[in-house]
Amino acid sequence: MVFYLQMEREILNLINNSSEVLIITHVNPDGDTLGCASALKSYIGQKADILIQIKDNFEFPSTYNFLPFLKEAKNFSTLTDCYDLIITVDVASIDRIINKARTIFEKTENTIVIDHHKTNSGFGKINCIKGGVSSTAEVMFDLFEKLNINITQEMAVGLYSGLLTDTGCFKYESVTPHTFEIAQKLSESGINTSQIADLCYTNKPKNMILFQNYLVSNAVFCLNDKIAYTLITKDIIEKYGAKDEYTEGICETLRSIQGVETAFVLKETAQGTKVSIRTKELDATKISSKFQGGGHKRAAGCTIKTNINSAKEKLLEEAKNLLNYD
Ligand SMILES: [Mn+2]
Repeated sequence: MVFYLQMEREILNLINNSSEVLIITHVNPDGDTLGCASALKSYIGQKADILIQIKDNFEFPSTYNFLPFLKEAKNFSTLTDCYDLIITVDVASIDRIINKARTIFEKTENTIVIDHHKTNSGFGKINCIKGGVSSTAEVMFDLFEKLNINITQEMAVGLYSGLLTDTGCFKYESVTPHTFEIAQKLSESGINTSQIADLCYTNKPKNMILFQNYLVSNAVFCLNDKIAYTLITKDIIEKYGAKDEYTEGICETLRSIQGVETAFVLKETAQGTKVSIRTKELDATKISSKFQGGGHKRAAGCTIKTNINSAKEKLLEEAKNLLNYD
């Protein structure tokens, strides 16, 4: 029993013995990373800060405004250097910690990585990683439960939001009876699950929907509709004033079309072309890993360091090979 709980106990000891804790979300934060950061901050209390990694400007997806403590989160310009413990939530690799945060992370002795990405190599001093589990929220719930930590209603709001959004409303393959069991327990804490679902899904900016409709209308289909993709150019981003969060869900929409096996969304960025991959049967990481990316079986991503058109060609070539021989 003692050995079984060793990792969990070490995490608790580190949290208890630290005086300043920094919780780091991944770049382009989603409901899982933000929900987990919110829940963890709620548990740790005053001595914990959240860093939401947003490049250039400080704005996180307004959808998640309702999550406790996010309004007082740090950004790169308000981040100080006084932490003796860093905890990353839902961060798949050290490359996903950027700018000043990376420097701080690398010189901090005590680091904890809490995650559910199979591709996570375990870059922390302590790694609480359950690859393939539905969400980091699920990993975190189990961690709290093993440590007999009472999950308050405030913590449950964040955890439920992570669970709901990372499972696509309990639709994905990663959902198990245990996932539902967690949802049940969170619901029993007294949170308003239907209100959380509304806040996550029926509260989108107008331009986000218009932008997404444009991209779906302009999708290209090939290989007998097995592949669908759409291109997000800088012009389109500018036209709709699109924030990073506006691309959320487009790839899933393309994948939801009958006959489509693999969907791509390609986006022009300063670093090259950012690619999202969603599949029905194919292991999406087989494609993303060709371009040093990562992710899950049905949802993966990578950045191809070329312009959008040549990135598209490279990607289609890989996808066609995999689809033909699989
Ligand atoms: Mn996640």
